[in-house]
Amino acid sequence: MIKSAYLQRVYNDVLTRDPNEKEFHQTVLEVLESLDQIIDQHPEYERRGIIEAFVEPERIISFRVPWVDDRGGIHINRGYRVQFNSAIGPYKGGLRFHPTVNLSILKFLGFEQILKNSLTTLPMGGAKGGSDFDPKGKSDDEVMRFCQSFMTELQRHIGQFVDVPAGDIGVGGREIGYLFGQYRRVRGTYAAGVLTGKGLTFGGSLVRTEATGYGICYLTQEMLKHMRNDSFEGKTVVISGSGNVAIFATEKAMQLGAKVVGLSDSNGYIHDPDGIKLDVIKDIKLNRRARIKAYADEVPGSTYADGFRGIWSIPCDIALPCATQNEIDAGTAKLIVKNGAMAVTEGANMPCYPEAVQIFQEAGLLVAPSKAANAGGVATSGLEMSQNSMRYSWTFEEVDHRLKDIMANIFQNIYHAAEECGKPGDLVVGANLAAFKKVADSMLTQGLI
Ligand code: NDP
Ligand code: 2IT
Repeated sequence: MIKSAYLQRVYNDVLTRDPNEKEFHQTVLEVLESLDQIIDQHPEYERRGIIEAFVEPERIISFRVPWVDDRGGIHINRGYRVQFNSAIGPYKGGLRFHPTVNLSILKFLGFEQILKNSLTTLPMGGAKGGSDFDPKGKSDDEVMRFCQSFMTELQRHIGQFVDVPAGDIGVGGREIGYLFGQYRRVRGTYAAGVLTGKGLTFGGSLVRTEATGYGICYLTQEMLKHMRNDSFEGKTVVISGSGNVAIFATEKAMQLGAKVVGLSDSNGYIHDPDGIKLDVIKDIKLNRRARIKAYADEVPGSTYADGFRGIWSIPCDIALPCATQNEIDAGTAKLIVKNGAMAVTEGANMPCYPEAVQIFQEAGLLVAPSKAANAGGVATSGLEMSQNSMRYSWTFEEVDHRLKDIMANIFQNIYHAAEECGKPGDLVVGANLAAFKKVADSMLTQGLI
């Protein structure tokens, strides 16, 4: 429910302009509800059209991506880049390759990215892009040809001072390598800072691969320490997904003393009451690109069940949804509460429906919103850009130390922003307000652009 007439009008316009973009509507509504807390203190936002501008992307690019499969068959996919907001720095945000990709999903992700990047304190605007291409079941050569075709078109719209893409679902080190190679070939220049998540031999940063998952645990650790005087030590953790984010969240949660007992992919989930064997999961997912079902075949005492939502039937103290948006609905949230969880940290972008967040908060669980919790990934991308500019690379310890500091600082910022607006403990509102202020101030100061 929005109280301010101005914010309600902006929201109505969003609904009317793009009636089918339900994921985008969802994130805009959440943010506008948070802004309701402070809008009366800022008449200049309405006077200068700041919120109207904030919900409208600066630029949306859509393009054709033709490619040839291994048998000579021709395919046409659709590529996109949503350059949402560059008030505080060049556009920055990942690329998603998944058959469900559409403008609503990329606008929601780009919108979240503006605020997330602001929280990192590094100078990065917000963007997101990708394609409805499905890398699953494709050969390495097919993925390479697709990436080359995608970059042949995208390259004219990006650059180290313009827009810096990175990975997201379906885009990891392999894809970034092919994309970077094509950028270099087409442009005839070695501009390392045009992409992040690069390989370590060509300008990538140590810790970038681990950063999102590690950062999720660092932020959770701060939240547990400051709000419950507690830690990961001895806790049972369930993590959805088994991609980049889920795997390195598992690694860090284990290092911090927790037992991770469940992981999933889009087909189903595994339960290992003795604790997931990380080396087995890494081998299945990172080396063999196989399905998670293989884990139960290889590890005695573990079980597999079909259906990815079932993972939340496993009781846990800490839930880390790290697969995709809207995986946790109201029914699932009630189950997680009933099973006795104390904290939920959103690892994926917007994995919980708003009703689920409300159920968690009303039941007294700690909730860390994704734009704060998973900001370690893009923050380390920012550190990669810094190293590229310096033509230098920091050690693993140096980058990890900076990542930890950034996550601790994000927690403090969002915690205090929630207190200041009269919603103590509500980190969802805290994150939106702390992040928005910097972007809005920058937009105001730079005039109508
Ligand atoms: P990956 O592609 O490495 O892994 C995605 C995982 O989620 C896989 O296990 C996949 O299963 C599962 N998944 C994807 N789509 C669905 C779906 N529709 N339903 C059920 N399961 C699904 O991606 P990442 O780990 O990089 O990303 C995970 C989440 O984290 C996303 O929300 C992403 O936006 C977010 N994120 C990623 C960052 C990064 O640095 N990579 C940074 C910040 C946020 P399957 O293999 O079966 O498809
Ligand atoms: O959602 C995200 O923050 C990412 N996919 C990472 C973006 C980046 O530019 O590192």
